[in-house]
Amino acid sequence: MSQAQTREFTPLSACRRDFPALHQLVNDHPLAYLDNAASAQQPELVIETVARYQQHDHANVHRGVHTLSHRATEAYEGARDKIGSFINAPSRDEVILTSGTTESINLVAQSFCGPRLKEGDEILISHMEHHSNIVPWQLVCEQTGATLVVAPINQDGELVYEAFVDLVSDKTRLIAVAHVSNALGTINPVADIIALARDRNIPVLLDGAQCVPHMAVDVQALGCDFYAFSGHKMFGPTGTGVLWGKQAHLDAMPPYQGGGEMILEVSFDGTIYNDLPYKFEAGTPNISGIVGLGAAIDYLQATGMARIEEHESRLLGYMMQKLGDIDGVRLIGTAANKAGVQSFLVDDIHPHDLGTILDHQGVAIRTGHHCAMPVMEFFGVPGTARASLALYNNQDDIDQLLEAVVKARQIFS
Ligand code: 7TS
Repeated sequence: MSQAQTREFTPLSACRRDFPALHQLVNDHPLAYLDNAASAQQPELVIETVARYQQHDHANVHRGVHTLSHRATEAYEGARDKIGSFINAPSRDEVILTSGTTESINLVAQSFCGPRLKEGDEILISHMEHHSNIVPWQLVCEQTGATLVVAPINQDGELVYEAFVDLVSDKTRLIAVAHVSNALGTINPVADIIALARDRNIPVLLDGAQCVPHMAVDVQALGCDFYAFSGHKMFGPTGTGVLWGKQAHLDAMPPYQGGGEMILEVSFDGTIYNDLPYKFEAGTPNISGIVGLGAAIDYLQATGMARIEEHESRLLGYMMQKLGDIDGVRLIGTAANKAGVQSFLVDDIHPHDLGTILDHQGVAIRTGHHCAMPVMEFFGVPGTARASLALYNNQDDIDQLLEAVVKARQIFS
C-alpha cells in the first residue's frame, strides 16, 4: 500500500504532519502559512518522490533505450495519466504538460487564437482576472487587431452576470475567465457561462489555478474547451503546470514552440509534427517536477477533494467572520460563493507594513496587488493583505492571524 493510500481515513487535521515546512518557528513564532494562493507547501510524499527520482531514475524522457530513460519516461508519462484522471480528461493525449498556468494560457492565446483572430473579433474576460489571464490576450489582440472586452464585477467582487451576458456577441471568439479569483476568492458561475457559450458556439477557457487545489474539477462535467492550472499551487513542484484542451481544438492548433520532442521528422524541406500531446511539448521538460506533481495528485486523491473543500469552506467562514469583527478591518471580496481566499485592509495601514508586522509574528500572508491590478483599481486601493488557505491550515493558523492583526492595530494606533 502506498504512503498516500494509508492516509485515506485519517482526519484532515492530521495532514499537517505531512508537510515538513509547516513545522518551524518563524521569528520565534510557530509558522502560520496563509500564502497558499501564491504557492503551497509540499508534502513529504512529493519531496521524497522527487528525491527518489533524482537519486535513482533520472534520464531524459522518450529517447533512450537504456533502463533509466525507460524509468524516467514511465514516471513522467505515469504522472500525465494521473493528471488526466484527476480532472477526468477523456484522453491522456489532451493533457499538455507546461511550466504553469501562465504558459498554458499563452499557449492557447498564441496557438489557438493567433491564427483565428482578425480585426473586429473579440475575446471576453472579466475584471477580476490575474494578469496571466489578461496580458496573453492583450498580446494576441495587438497582433491580430482583435479587441479585449472586459465584463464588470460588483462591490462584493462577483461577476455582474447580466452585464457579462450582454457582452457576449457574434464577435466573441473566446471567453476566458478564472474558475476562482486569486485576489477575491470568488467562484465564478462557470456552469452558466459555459452553457451560454455553448449555445453560441464560443469556446471557453477556464483559469483553474486557484480551483484545482481546493475542489474536485471534472473537465467533462464542466464542458469547457480549455482548462489551465499550476502544479505549485496544488502541492507539487514549481515550474509545472497543465493545459487540458479538447482534442479537436488541440489537433487543429499549430505547435506553440519548435524544437526536439515535438517532431516526428525533420528535414530542410519541412517538418512533420509529433502527435498530441507531444506536439506542444518542445524540448526537455521539467521531468522531476512533473513526477512530483503526480505524487501531489496521489496525495490530493488520498485526502479526498470533497473533504478538502468542506474543511476549507468551514475555515474560510470562520476567518471571514472573525476578521470582519475586528474594528478597522475592511474585507475585500465578499462574494456569496467563495473559495479559501480573503483580501482585507486594516485601518489605513499600508498592506506591506501590515504584512511585515504579521511576519514578525510568524504569519505568512501576501500583500500587494496579487497580479490583479484591475481588481485593486476597481476597489480604489493600491493593494490588499491576503490570507489564503490550503488543506493543512487549521483554526490555530486563523487565530494567530487574528491576534497578529489586532497587535498591528495597537502598534499603529
Ligand atoms: N491565474 C491565477 C488565477 C493565479 O492565481 C495565478 C498565480 C496564475 C494564473 C499564474 O500562475 P503561475 O503558476 O503560472 O504563476 N497567482 C498568484 C497569486 O495569487 N500570488 O502569487 C501568484
